[in-house]
Amino acid sequence: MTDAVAEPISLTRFLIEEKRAGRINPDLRLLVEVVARACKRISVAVGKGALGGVLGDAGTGNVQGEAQKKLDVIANDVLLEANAWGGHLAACASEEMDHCQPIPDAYPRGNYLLLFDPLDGSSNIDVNVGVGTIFSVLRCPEGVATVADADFLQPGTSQVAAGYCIYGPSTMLVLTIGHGTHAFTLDREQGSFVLTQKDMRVPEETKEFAINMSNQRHWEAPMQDYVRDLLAGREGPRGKDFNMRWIASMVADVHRILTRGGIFIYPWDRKDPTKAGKLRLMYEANPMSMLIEQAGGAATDGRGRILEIAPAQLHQRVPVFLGSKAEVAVATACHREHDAAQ
Ligand code: P6P
Repeated sequence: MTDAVAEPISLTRFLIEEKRAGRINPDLRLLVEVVARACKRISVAVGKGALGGVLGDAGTGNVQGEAQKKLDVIANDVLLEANAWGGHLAACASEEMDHCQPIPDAYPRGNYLLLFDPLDGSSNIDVNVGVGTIFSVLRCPEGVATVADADFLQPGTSQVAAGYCIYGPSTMLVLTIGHGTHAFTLDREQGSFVLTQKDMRVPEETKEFAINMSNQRHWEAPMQDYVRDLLAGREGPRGKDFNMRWIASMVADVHRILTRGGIFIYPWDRKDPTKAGKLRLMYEANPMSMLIEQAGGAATDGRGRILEIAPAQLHQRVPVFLGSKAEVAVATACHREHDAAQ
C-alpha cells in the first residue's frame, strides 16, 4: 500500500522541499519542471485524439526503422524545444533521433543529459489505449566541449532522475530523483501536477505476469520453462494460479506493476537474433528499472541487474524482466541455472 497524501502538494512544492532537504539541486529541479511542462503539452495533444488531426502515421520512419505516428513527431518536437531548457541541459537524445542533439550555442549550457522516448506505445494511439513519455537524466561528463553520443553511454546506476508520464484516463507523472518513487496526477483545472502517491511500493510477491505470448515459439529454453510453469498454475511447480495482462504499452504495463505488483517481461527472441529483444536500454529499460528499484522491486535482463549494464550504443536493446522482486528472482534464477548447466 502507498501512503495516501493528506493534502495536495504540487510538483513544484515537492521539488522545493526536496531541494531544501538537499536531495536535488536547483538545475535538476528546474529540468524536471521543464520536462513536466512539456508532458502537459503532450497530454493536451494526445487528448485531442481525432479532433486534433494528430492521429495516424506521419509518413516517416525513426532510427529503429519503425513508422512514426504524427504524435511521435509532435511529442519529440515539444521535448526538444531548446528554448524550454534555459541552461539546464547540455544535450538531448531521443528514440526518434539517430544521434544526440547538443543544446544550440545560442542557449546557456547546463550540466545534464536528457534521454527520452517521447511517446512510448504510440502504436496504441489510434485505438485510444494509454501511451506515455519516458525520460532519463544523466550528468554530462566534465570538460566536454561538444557533447556526442558516447557521452550518454553511462550505466543506469548513473541516472540522477528518471520518470514517465502516462496519458491515460488521467495524466500521471511518476518520478524518482533517487529517493523513492512518487506519482503526481495532473489537475487539469489548475494545470499543475499534484502529489497523489508518495513512496510507491511494488508488492514483493505477485500472481500476475505481462508478456506478449505470441512470441513464445521464438524464446530461448529457460524462458519457455519459466512461462510453462506460470501457465501450469496451482497444479504445476509454482503451486499457485497466475493471471496475465498485456497492454503492449510499456508505460501502462509498468504503471500497473508499480500500483499493484506483477512481472513485466520482454525477453530475447530469435525473431531477430541480432537484437537483444525489443526494448531499448537507455530510454526505456534504464529509467523504468530505476523507478521499479526505488519502489522496492527488481529489474534484470534475465541474468544480471539492468542498471549495471555498460551501454555500447545509444539505441541498443536489452531483454527486460522487471517488477515484484521475488518473481523477478525466480525468472532470473531460471536463466542462470540454464546457463550453468550448459
Ligand atoms: P509488442 C511499444 O511499441 C513498445 O515499445 C513498448 O511500449 C511495449 O511494451 C512493447 O513495444 C510492445 O511490443 O511486441 O507487444 O508490440
